[in-house]
Amino acid sequence: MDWDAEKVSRSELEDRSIELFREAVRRVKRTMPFYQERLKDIDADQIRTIDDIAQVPTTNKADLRSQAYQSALGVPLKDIMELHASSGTTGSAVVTGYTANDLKLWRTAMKRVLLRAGVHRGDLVHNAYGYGLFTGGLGFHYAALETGVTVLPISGGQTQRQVTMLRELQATVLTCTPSYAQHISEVMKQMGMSKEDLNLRVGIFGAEAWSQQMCDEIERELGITALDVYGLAEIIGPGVASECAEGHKGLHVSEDLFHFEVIDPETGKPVPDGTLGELVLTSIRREASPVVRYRTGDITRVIPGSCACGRTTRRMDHIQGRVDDMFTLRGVNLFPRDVESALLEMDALAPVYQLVLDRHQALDVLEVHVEPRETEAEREALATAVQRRLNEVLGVSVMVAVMDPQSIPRSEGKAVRVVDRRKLSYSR
Ligand code: DLL
Repeated sequence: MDWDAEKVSRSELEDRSIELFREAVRRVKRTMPFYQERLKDIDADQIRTIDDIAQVPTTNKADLRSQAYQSALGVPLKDIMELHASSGTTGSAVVTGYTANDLKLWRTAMKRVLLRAGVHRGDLVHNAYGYGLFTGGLGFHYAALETGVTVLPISGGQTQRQVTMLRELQATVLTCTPSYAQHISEVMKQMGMSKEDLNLRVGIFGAEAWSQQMCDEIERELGITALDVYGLAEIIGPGVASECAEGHKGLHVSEDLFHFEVIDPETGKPVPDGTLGELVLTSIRREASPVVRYRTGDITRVIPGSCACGRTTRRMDHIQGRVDDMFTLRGVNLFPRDVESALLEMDALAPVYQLVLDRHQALDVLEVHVEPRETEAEREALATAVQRRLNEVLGVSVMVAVMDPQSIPRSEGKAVRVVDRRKLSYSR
């Protein structure tokens, strides 16, 4: 299970993946009351093709929450080495357990993330993902241990100290959320430093949706290659998929470790490659907390064709947003990322924003909060320019508020981009 696993032929990968899927179904039906019931009409022996897999019922977050955490582990607590929880802001956290083999699986998946990014022995990873229940910090920590690379377990927060350490230790790799990378670069400038004072070469950023414009901005400001990494606690944590430095165009999914599909969120049917849909994942090798056909809520597509790097694993596109983050303005479906792309093209704006969604007379309305880059900027003219640009790009009119510099909260982990007041307005 190493780099070579990403070079085997497509047919070998697909056969292996179907076989592992079949075994996973057998296992969960044997060990988990929830799946005994949910998959009672499914005969694992009959699953022979991708189409057969598409007939297997899906699982969602509510299903995971409906089970007592011990029975959702699928193995006795004595076999669990580590517990984590998803960072969901709504509802109770979903707890997920790892056996010793699961930790090995995670380390394998994460080592690939570093290898794809060209990280090697002699590199120093400044790991500013949060350590703790969130899987980001420990996920990258394990990646470094597995690869034999030095890691600084700095975690998130205390941003001035982060910048000082980056300069003093001359780390070559930065790992954190993209919004935190942006904040680090902002604080670096406030401290009178520039990218030349640092020694960064590559950044591996994920855990939240980010636009191409944000990627370009981070690459320019920090002088690095900024790569995307995807994952979720329910499957393993970070490491389900990541970009390679050679191709830098979409994320290779570790298909021999995680089975993936993209379906139409309305009909539940698979969509053709290249078409946007909801990502569905099965943890085909996980012993504890396995999930079968888990609906992630994340919108992406399969990128057709092969990658310049020679890996045979298929690539998924950057996540466009979550099904539940999508909002509709006068019939136009939008994700926060669409607004972000338009805002970051405007040099007069600081690279931070917040979207306040409200509802007036049964219609969704959007107020976009932005900050000027320069303190002395003419706010009214700026608001008009931003509004014009957003109307043009999004095809609907939105309201714009230019806030005081440094007033929009900066992120040290996952940024809160959307403030949704619609539910409040319903109950008025
Ligand atoms: O965010 C795991 C992670 C840590 C991934 C560090 C990458 C780096 P959760 O807290 O369970 O796990 O949140 C999972 O975050 O369903 C997506 O909605 C979102 N997400 C994760 N990676 C990306 C990404 C970690 N690269 C949820 N782009 C997922 C967009 C992402 N969204």
